[in-house]
Amino acid sequence: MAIRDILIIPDPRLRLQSEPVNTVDKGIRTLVDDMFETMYAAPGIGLAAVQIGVPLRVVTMDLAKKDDEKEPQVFINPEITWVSEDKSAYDEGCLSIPEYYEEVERPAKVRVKYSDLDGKQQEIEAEGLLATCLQHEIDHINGVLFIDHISKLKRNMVMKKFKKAAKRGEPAKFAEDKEPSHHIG
Ligand code: GNR
Ligand code: NI
Repeated sequence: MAIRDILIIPDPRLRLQSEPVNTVDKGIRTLVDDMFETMYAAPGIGLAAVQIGVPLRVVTMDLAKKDDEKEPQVFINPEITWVSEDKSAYDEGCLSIPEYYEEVERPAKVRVKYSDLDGKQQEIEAEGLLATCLQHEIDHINGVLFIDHISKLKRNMVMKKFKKAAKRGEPAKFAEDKEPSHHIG
């Protein structure tokens, strides 16, 4: 097991299309282990493999409340098969865009088919945070980030701050941040 580095914008690897997993072999199980270790350490509630520089369609998630028992979930080759008409807004964050939060409107409910770690096909209907998080992670494996769903003005502001910070080798700062810590984990 190993904690891997999480890619931060503007890293171009975050824009890659991830490739489907053909077989759930030992390599994939090790990847999943490392993703959980990295996600819990961050801490985050979801992680796509591409965020640690592995462009494969693998997602880990744990939506259990802090101090409750862990609820690790793995989604391999997840695909949205249906979205509801009704939308829901959620204040989203992303480990690849640290400390920036913005409201994103998405379908309130989705159906997602995926493979589990045994290579068995599954399908679930999700709402609430699970629906939001699944859509956020499936975006990642398609090279899409949550800032692609906000206004161009806000996106340009975020990109500019992170580009400048990367050039200086410093973390980006957001003066208008309220209380970022309660959004993640
Ligand atoms: O930890 C995370 N929290 C979060 C909060 C609201 C909506 C989506 C997320 S996912 C994020 C971790 C992450 O970046 N996953 O890709
Ligand atoms: Ni993210």
